[in-house]
Amino acid sequence: MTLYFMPGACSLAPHIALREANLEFDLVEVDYRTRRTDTGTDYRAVNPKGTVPALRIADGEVLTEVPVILQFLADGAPDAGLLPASGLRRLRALEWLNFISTEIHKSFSPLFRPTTPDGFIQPGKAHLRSRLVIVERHLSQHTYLMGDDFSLADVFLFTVCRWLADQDISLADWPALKLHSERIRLRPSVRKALDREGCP
Ligand SMILES: N[C@@H](CCC(=O)N[C@@H](CS)C(=O)NCC(=O)O)C(=O)O
Repeated sequence: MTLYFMPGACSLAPHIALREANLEFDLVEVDYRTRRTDTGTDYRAVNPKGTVPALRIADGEVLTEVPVILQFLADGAPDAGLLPASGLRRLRALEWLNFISTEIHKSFSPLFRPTTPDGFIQPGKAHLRSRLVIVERHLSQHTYLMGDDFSLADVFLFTVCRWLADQDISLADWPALKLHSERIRLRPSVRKALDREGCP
């Protein structure tokens, strides 16, 4: 399998997941500015959306979208227990993956875009904060998003919360979320993935 990534981007989540699942993989870095891979090829030929992550799987198919890739990896390593296999617990985990993807991840996107009008930044940050309050409320009662069980939803949440510092938003405002991020960061898979991507 080959994971296409940009350092510290949302592709960090599947990168950590590959390590959690103990699967064999290669990494290809994509340049944000040129959308060229580290071997000089055009990344849009791999993923026409131009965004990371993309995961090339054994039969040559390319998967995109973080929640889909995370499910694929969890299902490929059932013994690792990275997502509930089926039933209502699976759906609860997918609720979190979708919430992080659509409500949190995509609340960050305009804040990073240089073309976003200045007037949007403060309301955009207020909206992001309102989404984090929902997570804080949950984590103040539970160790992980799925209760007592670590899952790839925690990895995705950790990945996006790393970007708060870039937006001058301190995790100190959300003590349970801060504790959660610190806990996830201690996992060997996370430390290795951050090191490999050259991220703090
Ligand atoms: N919905 C996509 C979003 C992917 C995405 O926005 N990736 C960002 C990095 S976190 C990216 O490639 N940004 C470059 C761009 O938007 O041009 C997913 O879940 O994979």
